[in-house]
Amino acid sequence: MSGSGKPLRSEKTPSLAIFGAAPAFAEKLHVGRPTIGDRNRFFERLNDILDRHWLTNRGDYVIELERRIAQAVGVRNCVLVCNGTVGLELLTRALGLRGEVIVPAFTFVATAHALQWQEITPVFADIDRDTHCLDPDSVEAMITPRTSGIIGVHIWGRPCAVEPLTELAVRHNLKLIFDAAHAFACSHKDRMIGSFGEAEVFSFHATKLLNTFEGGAIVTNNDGLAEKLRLMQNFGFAGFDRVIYIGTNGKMSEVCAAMGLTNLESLDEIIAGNERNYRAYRKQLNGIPGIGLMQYDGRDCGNYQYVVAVVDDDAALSRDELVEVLHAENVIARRYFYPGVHRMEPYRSYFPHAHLLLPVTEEICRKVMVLPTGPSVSEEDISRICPVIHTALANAPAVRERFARR
Ligand code: T4K
Repeated sequence: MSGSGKPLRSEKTPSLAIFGAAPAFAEKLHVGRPTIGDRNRFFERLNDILDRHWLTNRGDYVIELERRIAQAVGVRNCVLVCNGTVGLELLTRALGLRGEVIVPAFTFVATAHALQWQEITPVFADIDRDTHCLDPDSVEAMITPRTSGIIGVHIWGRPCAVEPLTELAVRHNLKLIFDAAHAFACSHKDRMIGSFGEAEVFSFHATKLLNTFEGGAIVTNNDGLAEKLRLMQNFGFAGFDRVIYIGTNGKMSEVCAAMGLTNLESLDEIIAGNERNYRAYRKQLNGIPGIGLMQYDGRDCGNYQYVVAVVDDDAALSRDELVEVLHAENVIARRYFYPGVHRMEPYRSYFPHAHLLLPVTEEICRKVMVLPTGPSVSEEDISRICPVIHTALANAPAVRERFARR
């Protein structure tokens, strides 16, 4: 295989693992390999935690990380939580959402589960073909007298249509919040994601731009809401022996906060590396008929955490065929968020006809392929991944025939 990104058309048997060649990578290359910041700094913090015997329940590291995140986002309050899903559950409950809440089906299943877990019905609206985020016209069409809120998802770190959604929410008296699991350190028209709507929720899962092993944060300028969330995430305790509200255990531990603080110190470097990788993919996949990389709006600032390729119907191979070729090479490209939340249980059974109202979601679910990036993927790796794609496409009939013979 050539390292120059050029297809190898002349070979009789294309040099691909599906035809028996050695895989391009000896080890699996994943989407979502965690970022590990400065180990020594982490171990120093870990030792400090152990020396002080203070492991959880809003210790110094949690307080410090909350302060740093609120400052970075430019909001008054950050409430750290044990993961993004619990963050969404707490927030929707604290806001009193009930009945129906409008969400995209093109998202990680947690966005809908956080609602259904509380017996709030997620109503799926369609997305925009370019941004993959909620389409405000589709949202408006889904509003009923039972609707209490909208959850926009800044998918891939690309901002939702924030202004039209805000206008809709005001006009229909609905609560608007954002699932910003992918969007830490992203901005929209010079304003950081995290500062829109009633509140926004980040995920700091191991696979995210900023990881705390597991974790998340709810950020808001509403002080009363933040106060309520703090009570709810700690069983409703307002002091020793004093429970004043129903609550759960949604706390982040000190070791997680120490990991977050450590990774935060490397954040600029990580984003710069992600952007380098994104540009390398763009350069090497440029001009392939039917394949396009997700573009960023110049007025927004992304974190380039996901390299998202859209494989159109006129490409020589389908998205699924390409993913299979790549997996054989140990390049574990992902079909996020296939098949769409509306086609997963329990939603598939609850709303068997939902897909009829979600044509763009259906199309994007069929076409998106997410490629490995992050600090454990080098530009040299990308120079070996892209030729696989070129070679497979240049030999599409042989690839198809190979799959058909299985
Ligand atoms: N909203 C949205 C829009 C989200 O995307 C998510 C989470 C949430 C809400 C909920 O937030 P959290 O409650 O998770 O904080 C992954 C993540 O598990 C999930 O957090 C994330 N979205 C989603 C987009 O991706 P999976 O099932 O695809 O893959 P997973 O976790 O097995 O990891 C992917 C790959 O990363 C693995 O194949 C190998 C690699 N990996 C993973 C882990 C955990 C590692 O190399 N090391 C690791 O420690 O969901």
